[in-house]
Amino acid sequence: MTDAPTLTDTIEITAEQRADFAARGHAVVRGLASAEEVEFFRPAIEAGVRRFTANQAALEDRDTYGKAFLQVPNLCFFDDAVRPFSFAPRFAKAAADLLGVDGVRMYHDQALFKEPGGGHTPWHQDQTYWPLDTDRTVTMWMPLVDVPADVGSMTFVDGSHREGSLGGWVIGDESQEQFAAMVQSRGMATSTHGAMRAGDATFHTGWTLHSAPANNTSLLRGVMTVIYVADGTRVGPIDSPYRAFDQQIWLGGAEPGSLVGGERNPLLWPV
Ligand SMILES: O=C(O)CCC(=O)C(=O)O
Repeated sequence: MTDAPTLTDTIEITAEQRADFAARGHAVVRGLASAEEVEFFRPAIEAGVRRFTANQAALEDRDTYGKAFLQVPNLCFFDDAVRPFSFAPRFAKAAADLLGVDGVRMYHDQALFKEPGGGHTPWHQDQTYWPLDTDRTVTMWMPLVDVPADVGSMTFVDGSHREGSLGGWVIGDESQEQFAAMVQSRGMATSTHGAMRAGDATFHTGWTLHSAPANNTSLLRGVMTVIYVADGTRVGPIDSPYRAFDQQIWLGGAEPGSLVGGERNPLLWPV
């Protein structure tokens, strides 16, 4: 493939997928991109990860969060070669359909590369970090390489999105301990989507409790994520340092109560 794939043709999200997503707070969409489409973008995304993590400490010297993955946000704004992937109408429409909204905007993108020997991703809820006045947020998580079941897709707590904040712990040893105890004591049902092919994608809402296993293989688990927010969403309260940080880097400093829609938050669907 020599020309950049446009990713403008869309796919149908079935009524069953929508209902399942609404009930469980997560879903898998197999083959959202083809292996060839993904392979076109993977080198640029991987080069961005290498460039922006060149000074990262050795794996063994990082804390639990640092061991979980190399995390590089906003590649779509740093690299013209990555932008068509993160802005892809096909992905954005799937996100809008699953959320049951007419339109979605970019909240941010993030490459998440779990290195060989990388640690587990502790239990957490993404929206703890996000100053967004809605529960209509969703992350698309797409592997750029085939991922075996033991490295896996994430593990999700079914229906946890309906409970909103379950404690406010941010990613780390405490969130792992507290949420693991909660899942066990409340007998909360968990699901994983198992092995993933490059171009398959999972979607989970901002309040869906989730974690991911360690990478005990020699594979670099390259994943690209795009986080969408329903069009019409307003900036929510800035009630933690994490939300103050997100307000600056992902909302261009927009004030609480204002509509999400600055330069960093383009409308991705409808186009
Ligand atoms: O990739 C992972 O290990 C975890 C990703 C995650 O937590 C997320 O995309 O919200």
